[in-house]
Amino acid sequence: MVLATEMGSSQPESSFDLSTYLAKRKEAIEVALDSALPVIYPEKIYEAMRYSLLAGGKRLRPILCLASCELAGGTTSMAMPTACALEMIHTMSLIHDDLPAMDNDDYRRGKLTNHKVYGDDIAILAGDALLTYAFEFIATKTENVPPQQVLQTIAHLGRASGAGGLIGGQVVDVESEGKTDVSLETLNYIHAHKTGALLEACVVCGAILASASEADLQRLSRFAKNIGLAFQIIDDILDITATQEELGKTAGKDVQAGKVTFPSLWGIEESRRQASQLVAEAKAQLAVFGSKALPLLAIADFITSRSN
Ligand code: GRG
Repeated sequence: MVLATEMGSSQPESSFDLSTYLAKRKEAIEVALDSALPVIYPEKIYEAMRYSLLAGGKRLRPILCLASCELAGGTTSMAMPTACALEMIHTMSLIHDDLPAMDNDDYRRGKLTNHKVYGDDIAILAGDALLTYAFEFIATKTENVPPQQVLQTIAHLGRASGAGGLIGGQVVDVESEGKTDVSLETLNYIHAHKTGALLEACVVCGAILASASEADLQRLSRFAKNIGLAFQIIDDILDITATQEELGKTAGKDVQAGKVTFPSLWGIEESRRQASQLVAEAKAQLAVFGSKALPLLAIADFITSRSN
């Protein structure tokens, strides 16, 4: 897939080979994740952690982190430990989300869910272990980054994963299930926290590691919040339009669970329009970075065109 990306009036339209970029980044991330988590005693927990961490997935979060670090003048090696940690936290949230007490799903990333293979007890512990290891991994493996930046990264990620982020969004989601009168404001809260906070942290943490200015962090944060919401709108649409094979998880879960979603409020066409509008607004935030923003701009377009 070669995307033509408009960079603003002062620069020519450039083409960027996103498919090759994503494939190369994914390959490097798979290698880094594999070596991040060796199996030691007690083997069962490490095997359960690796089962879900190495089960595939688009690796969008670590790719965003590496791209943002490079945009801000850093290198991929400076951001790789944080990129891996972001995937560990994302994977933890999937394992816990699939548990019988939450969404109760049997398939994820085209494979049986963690609890279906290892049991609820080990699946809960595998999620906990991935969450704590993520922070240990950033603190002990990050190199060539000033300690203040590492600390700021850990603090930002802690906030994004906690009650003010991922967990808060999930709590309101759980409380809203089965209700027919969920407002747009509540739906926005759920997704800005449950999905958006971690995506925002990917982009912002990458730039923090490269010692980006406060103004650039704000621009990147606004970019990421918009693509985070667009990502979730597309996720809601795909739950209706895509097959289990395409998604690698059960399709049609939202309707089945009686969830209020963006398409249930707006319909599919208007949801797509809203997602495109959010992506356009996100891309406008990056005009100031010129051609350095090409990867992030292309990823933003990919979010609305994806099929899984
Ligand atoms: C214990 C800290 C803690 C959190 C748990 C369960 C939970 C709280 C939150 C749920 C978060 C969640 C599952 C959000 C959905 C995010 C989402 C759209 C996931 C799908 O992401 P993709 O499409 O998946 O990037 P792949 O498989 O490609 O990585």
